[in-house]
Formats: sequence, structure tokens, C-alpha cells
Amino acid sequence: MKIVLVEGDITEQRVDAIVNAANSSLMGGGGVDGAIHRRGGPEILEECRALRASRYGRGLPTGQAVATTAGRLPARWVIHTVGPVHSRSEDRSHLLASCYRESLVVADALGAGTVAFPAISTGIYRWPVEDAARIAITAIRQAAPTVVEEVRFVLFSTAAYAVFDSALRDIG
Ligand code: AR6
Repeated sequence: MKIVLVEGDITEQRVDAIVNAANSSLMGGGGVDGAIHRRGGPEILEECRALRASRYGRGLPTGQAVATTAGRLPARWVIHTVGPVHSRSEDRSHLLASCYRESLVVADALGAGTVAFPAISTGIYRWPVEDAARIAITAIRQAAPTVVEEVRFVLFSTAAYAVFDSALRDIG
């Protein structure tokens, strides 16, 4: 599985699936979640509502992932995952790693060859980017084989790009 880093906006990526850093409600929010729903249109929220009604009455648990249409976005699917809020008192890194792993499992089931990820939990959920980058790249490297050939990390700032670049060089 090839890992590619780009600086940019995930809603503009021409890939099979983009991953959304959602919250358990699946009803939208700020950050990348807000951007995806805004640019993708109401179809995505409609499918999220249906998922709440059918499979996730109590919300999508942290660390899990589920797919919907990508609406008007250039991607084919949006994979929604719920990152953990960063905590100083509790190590939640296994939940952050789980977001990447479970998103790849969903991508595999869809037959998605290219998948774009944002830096999950590093915005509103306050995860330090250095740590999040190491966890993200390690999780991708340790994931079971899938049909996914390219994982693209889409970093929203030059600073975040530099951190992921350094982590990728270290981990390989
Ligand atoms: N493309 C790529 N990355 C982006 C974009 C974009 N268009 N917009 C923001 N980022 P965040 P979280 C980066 O806050 O920390 C929502 O309200 C951003 O700079 O979007 O997992 C949800 O509903 C940061 O590096 O997600 C949840 O309630 C990264 O994406 C909560 O926020 C993640 O920041 C989830 O918080």
C-alpha cells in the first residue's frame, strides 16, 4: 500500500473514497465534517440519518467506520469514522489507530482502490499532530492487506504536511 501526502482540501480529492472525521451523531459538525457535508450536499446527511435509524441508534462508536455516498463530491464514497477526543489522563491511541484500520476495512468492502484521509482528531478533538501522525502512519503500515492501493493523507496546512512528512520518513 502506497502512502502519499498532499497539502490541500480533502473535498477536492479525486479518489474512490474520502474519510470524514465525524462525530458519533453522524449529523455533521465543524471542521472537515462541515466541509464535506457543505460541498457534498444533502444526500450525504440523508444517508447518515438512515444509518442512525437502522444500525446506529446510539450513534457510531468511537474508532468505528461506515460508508455513505459522496453526493456531489468528486469521490465515490465518504467513509465516516469517529476519532477519540485527546485526553492527557488516558491513552486513547488505540481508538485513533482503529479509525484508520476500520476505515480501510470499509474501503476494502467497497472495492475502493484509492482512499484519502484527513488528520483525524487533530482539530476540534485536539490531538497533537506529531503523535497523531505517528499513530496514523503506523496503523496504515500494520493494517491487514486490502484492495486499497493508495492511501492519501490530505493535510490542511503546511505545518501539518511537514509533520506527516517527517513521520513518514521515520516510520517508512
Ligand atoms: N480538508 C482536509 N483537512 C481538513 C479540512 C479539509 N477541508 N478541514 C479541516 N481539516 P477536525 P476532529 C483538518 O476538527 O479533530 C467536527 O465538528 C483540520 O485542520 O475536522 O477529528 C466533527 O463533527 C485538522 O487537522 O476533526 C466532530 O465533532 C483535521 O482536519 C469533530 O469536529 C481534523 O480536524 C471532530 O474533530
